Amino acid sequence: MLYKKYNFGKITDHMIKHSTFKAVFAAALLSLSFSLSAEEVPLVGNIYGRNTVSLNGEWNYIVDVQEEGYYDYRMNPMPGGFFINAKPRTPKDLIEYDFDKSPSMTIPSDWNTKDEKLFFYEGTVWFKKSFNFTPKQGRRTLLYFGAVNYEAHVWVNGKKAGYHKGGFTAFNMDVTDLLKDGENFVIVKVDNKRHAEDVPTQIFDWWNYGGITRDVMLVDVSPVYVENYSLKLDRENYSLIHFKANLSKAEKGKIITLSIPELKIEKTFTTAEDGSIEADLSAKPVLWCPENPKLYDVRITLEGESVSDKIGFRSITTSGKKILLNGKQVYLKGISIHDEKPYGGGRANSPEDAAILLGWAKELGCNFVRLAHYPHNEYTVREAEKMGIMVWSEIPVYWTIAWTNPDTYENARCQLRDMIARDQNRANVIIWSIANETPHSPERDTFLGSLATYARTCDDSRLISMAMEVTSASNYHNRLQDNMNKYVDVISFNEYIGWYRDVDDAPKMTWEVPYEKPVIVSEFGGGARFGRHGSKDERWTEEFQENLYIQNTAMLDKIDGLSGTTPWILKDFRSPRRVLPDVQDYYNRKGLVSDDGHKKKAFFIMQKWYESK
Ligand code: GCB
Repeated sequence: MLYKKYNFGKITDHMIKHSTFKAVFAAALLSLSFSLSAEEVPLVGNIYGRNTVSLNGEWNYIVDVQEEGYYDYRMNPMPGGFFINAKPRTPKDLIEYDFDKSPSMTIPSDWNTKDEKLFFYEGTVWFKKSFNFTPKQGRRTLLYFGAVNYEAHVWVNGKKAGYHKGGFTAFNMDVTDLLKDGENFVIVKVDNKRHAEDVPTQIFDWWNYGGITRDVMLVDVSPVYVENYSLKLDRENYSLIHFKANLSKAEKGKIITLSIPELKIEKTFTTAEDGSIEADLSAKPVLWCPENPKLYDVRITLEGESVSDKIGFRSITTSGKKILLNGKQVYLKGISIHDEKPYGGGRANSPEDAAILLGWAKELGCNFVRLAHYPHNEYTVREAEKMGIMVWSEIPVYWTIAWTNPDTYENARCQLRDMIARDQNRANVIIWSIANETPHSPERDTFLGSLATYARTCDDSRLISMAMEVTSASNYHNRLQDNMNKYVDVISFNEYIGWYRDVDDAPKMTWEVPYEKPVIVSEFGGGARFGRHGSKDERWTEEFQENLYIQNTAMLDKIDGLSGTTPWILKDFRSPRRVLPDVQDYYNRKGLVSDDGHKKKAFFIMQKWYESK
């Protein structure tokens, strides 16, 4: 979420008395006396197709448990916080921090697995990176972050550049006026404390990895640039492509050229009053599908400056209880995944991580992955697209959200907007999911109903879903009932028969989904420690999990309209809620693959079932 203004708070006598404050006061006033400011701007589409310089690499960091780098001893924000990167000017000066003498961490990463003292840490860490920069006449520079968990305050050369909330969405700000010729520095205050009104809220079953977890870049753009664009195949007419683009400013009469050489498209368009264009193009693209994940080279040019992309064309619709890809019924052979490195935990953040995780999914027989429970890193989505794997992408509206808080809604809406803005051209993304396992109430219905409606206004070319729960079951009959049924295209629900519920009872279960819509079982599964063996009745053994999968898959075959499955989960993942010694050790053990990459017996049950689909 981008906020326009930063409140520096009042400078009080107490601050003046405070020694650290005194030493940096002059420098702070100096930094405030410039009227230069950064402009927070909407997310640029297709960051990897832009002209960028990476700021990844070593960043110095300071762990700030009590946020003394930000608040004074009366808890007022200080004008001269750590962000001014003060240095003593005379030997007498008292400055009680020094970024350059502090340890460094490789960015992108999470601090929990980079510094063992920070394994459980939830709080503030300051990061600083110095870099050389040569301003270019008539150009603008954006500072882009792939993700910072959870809250980020950003300064460039001591001046505020922006603020962002939400740990899994990308954001950028125009920092042109804050940069100078020569050495520059960027400082980010990252805070991953959990709060009841946040999205996600205070409790969630995954590790709250803190830090600058995805790529950081400077982006070189012209004063007016193509901010974002979309190319989408018509849902019904596969010879029609809808093209939209918008400029960073509402400028009329600018010429945008679209070129897709393989489709013999080379066309120019003139922007309307609001700086946008919208056009329909005739073409006969080879359609993207798992068997042939065809992507076309695309170039969009404005006044000599191009953005390059690779885009696939496909249609995803439903008909009754069927999901149709390019008009043909498809069964979504899926698996749920967390955005965690394949080996040992930590946030995933590279094409290599994505290739391993998705490689396991492929081996399992998948054509689909549920990227739970928040937008994953962009490499994963792009890698999946190349591999022919369809994607369900989700925002972290998870469990007990503060449904009546307007700020919470706004936060969720912005995360949804930015998830879509980043991935709207990925042919493999077929489902936007707006929530997971939320408790029923009128307030929740209002919140989620508005989110679903909003998602459709952002993108009408994909399906909307959410992971629901079965709330009524008697005599082994499970009936799904959820007021959200009318808002979604696909009815998805999580069931844990054999783990949280009804061990051994899967064969007796019957299911009723009373809506004329396709059904995805978005979660089922159970835990096992790799290498632990015993009878199928002994929890945590591979045999117990194997049997659970045998029973569940047989049961699933009886669900009317079942169009997909994403068992929970590909790989064991870190969670602070999973404390059982020798078994969990802070890992959720429901993975089909262990945290060190070994396949458990249940993997092969699922693999066999998918072979039969
Ligand atoms: C669920 C949640 C998922 C948990 C899983 C579990 O229903 O959606 O986030 O990790 O159950 O293992 O309990």
